[in-house]
Amino acid sequence: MNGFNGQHITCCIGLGSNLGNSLQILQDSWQRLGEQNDINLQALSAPYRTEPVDMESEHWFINAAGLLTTALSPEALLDQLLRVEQEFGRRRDPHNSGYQDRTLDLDVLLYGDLRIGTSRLQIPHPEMHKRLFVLVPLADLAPNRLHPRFQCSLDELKLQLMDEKSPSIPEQMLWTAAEND
Ligand code: PH2
Ligand code: MG
Ligand code: MG
Repeated sequence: MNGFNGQHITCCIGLGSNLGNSLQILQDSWQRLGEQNDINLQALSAPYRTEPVDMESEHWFINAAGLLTTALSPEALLDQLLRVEQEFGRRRDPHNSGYQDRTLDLDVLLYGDLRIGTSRLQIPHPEMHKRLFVLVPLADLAPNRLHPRFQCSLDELKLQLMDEKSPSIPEQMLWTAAEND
């Protein structure tokens, strides 16, 4: 039994890639996730081109956000995200503790209104409120959804962050650009 009390929980997922054909990888990985029986895709945001944050890299990212419903537990959902990351070529260097360039990163941002913190899984994602590359695509999909810790909407969090110290604003792109590569 995978079910989490048999209910379908609405979850927000962060997608990111800064290696390979990132636009294609994000679209294909999202479809792949939806092939899992216990995951129902609801919406995928537009892609955004974003500057690397908290890491040194010459490779800019494509980021997006997705909404899905699932009967999987948070841990089982994480397992699925890690499986898809691997399938799309994600390799983690165990000797490097910092953020590394990657073909695909899939993060659980929100799982219903749940708040958990284990060594393996922190929900809400502990950095999401500090990152425009997360909040800009996510607020497109769910502007009025409340952040379970701060009790303010995702749109408010985004606007607060945009007001701070001249951040680099994510640039919206089109998925169809993937075909022109
Ligand atoms: N992910 C990180 C660290 N830095 N920067 C951007 N622009 N996009 C990301 O997805 C990203 C990042 C760690 O997961
Ligand atoms: Mg991440
Ligand atoms: Mg991750």
